Amino acid sequence: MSKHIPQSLSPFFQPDEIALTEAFLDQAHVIRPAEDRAALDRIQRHMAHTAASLLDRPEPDDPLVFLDGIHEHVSVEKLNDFRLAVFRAMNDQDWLRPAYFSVARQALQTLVGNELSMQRRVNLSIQLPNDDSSLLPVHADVWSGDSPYEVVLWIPIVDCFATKSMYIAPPDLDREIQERFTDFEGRSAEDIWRRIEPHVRFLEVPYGSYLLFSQNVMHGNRVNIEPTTRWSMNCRFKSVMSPYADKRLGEFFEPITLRPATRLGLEYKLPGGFQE
Ligand SMILES: O=C(O)CCC(=O)C(=O)O
Ligand SMILES: [Fe+2]
Repeated sequence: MSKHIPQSLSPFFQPDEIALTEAFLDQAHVIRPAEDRAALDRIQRHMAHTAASLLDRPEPDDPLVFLDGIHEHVSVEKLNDFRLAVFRAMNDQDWLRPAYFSVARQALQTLVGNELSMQRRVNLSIQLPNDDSSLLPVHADVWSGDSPYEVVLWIPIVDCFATKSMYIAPPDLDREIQERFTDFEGRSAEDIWRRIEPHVRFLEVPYGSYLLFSQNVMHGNRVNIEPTTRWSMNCRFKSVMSPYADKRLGEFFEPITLRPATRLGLEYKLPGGFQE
């Protein structure tokens, strides 16, 4: 391949793969409709069911409306214990991770690979209106032990938009700031936020869609000043054979789609007599 042809235009990719690749490289994220809506609805229903039973409430007719209004039933003081209880109940379901993966299977295979490692636990984030107790200041996960080969699959369980959602920096600005990072030495995340604030985009991710983003690019959230509660899940994926950082294979990550040739390769031992 000529070095002048960008990798995304390689003739080995299909037109739809090229379109997705270019969108992802351009913005460091893509937002697309769920590939398996039934799997997403199952996750949402289970979450609403768990939340209702923890709160001694009747089974909700409309999971989205119930979850959107959870701040009417949960105080800021009780929020973290409540969140952890829902998180555990979700992660106890052996169907959860396959269902989660199926929401963006094709896109993950196009953008990351077809031999994937998946985070062993799917995270849950709940942000009540006007609650400043569970915010994630501007960061890139790669700064704190994540591999630069990871992507995050972020799935909203209610409609997420504006401050009820998360933001990501434009890749050009992100590159400029990360290259001159020593300029920010001794300064706080809030200083970086002020620098990027005029340029960041809060991502509009309605229920029924997913967000895939590169955690190498700065992102975070702010106080949710919308009138409804944010519920979202996030989980990291990477190519099995790409380099790992602090988050190890077998501890944090688990292979989910190892192919037979790789299995055979990993198990193979040369017979004796071949060593030099
Ligand atoms: O959900 C958010 O607001 C931020 C999530 C995040 O930082 C991540 O998944 O890496
Ligand atoms: Fe992050």
